[in-house]
Amino acid sequence: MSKLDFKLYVITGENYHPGRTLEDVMREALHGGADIVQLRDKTAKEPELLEKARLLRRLTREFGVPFIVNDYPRLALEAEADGVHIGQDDTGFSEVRELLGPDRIIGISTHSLEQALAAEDAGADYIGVGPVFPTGTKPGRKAVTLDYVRQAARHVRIPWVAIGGIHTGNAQEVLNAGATRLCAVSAIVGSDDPASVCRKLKSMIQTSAGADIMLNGTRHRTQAATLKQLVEENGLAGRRIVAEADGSIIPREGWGETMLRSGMTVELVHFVGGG
Ligand code: 3NM
Repeated sequence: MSKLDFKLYVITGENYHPGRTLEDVMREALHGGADIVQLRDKTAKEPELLEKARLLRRLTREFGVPFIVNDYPRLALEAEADGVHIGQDDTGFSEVRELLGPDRIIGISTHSLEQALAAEDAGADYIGVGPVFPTGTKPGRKAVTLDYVRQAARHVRIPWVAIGGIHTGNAQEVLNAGATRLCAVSAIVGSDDPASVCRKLKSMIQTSAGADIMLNGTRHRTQAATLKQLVEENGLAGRRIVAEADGSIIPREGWGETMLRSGMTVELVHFVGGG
């Protein structure tokens, strides 16, 4: 599994669990199925932050999931994190990339499609799309609403994760708008039972996986993530196929990278016989 195949992204928020340790709460989240973890702490000084980063590095290794540090690229390297997450106002992307090298993950928060496409062009490995709903975790930031989730589902080609005010009661709306990855802080770490919240969110994500596409003129529900998988799913692998997605012919080499999204129109034309 690639490090960016995650579905449920959990970010720390220690203010939400007074009296419980970071390790306990995050271990429960991992038990519940968190498949990527970010350390986000806007108040700790660097030595303390490094200690927390080392703890979470150990814990995430135990579960075999990637570990990301919010900002602090040098500290992320020191703690052997898999990557760094930066905001629109943080240190520039190119500086962070230079520090981290080509292999580590860099995620960027985005609050509009314009920012998403800019992050994609810059070379981000994934982006955050949010805050979908108003949230006390980022007070004062205006919600981007499900409209931006729908836009992201249509236009963003790198992995993206919906974030902001998401909980088990509204996650389905976010998934219906086209999200395939969810991220939460308060709903998970602020819960008495982080593992069960994670399990619930994870199962909602898994149940709604797949896309509703138009295939050769007919509505088609597919579990395939890519055009290549769709060809395989239809028993057409190895056949002489011309594939068109949203009106453009996609060469065979590009099938694996062409992600299917709900609303997409796909034509698979099978040439029968010689020619
Ligand atoms: N980033 P909760 S929203 C850390 O939109 C963060 O970029 C956001 O916390 C963004 O799940 C957010 O408690 C807060 O709402 C997410």
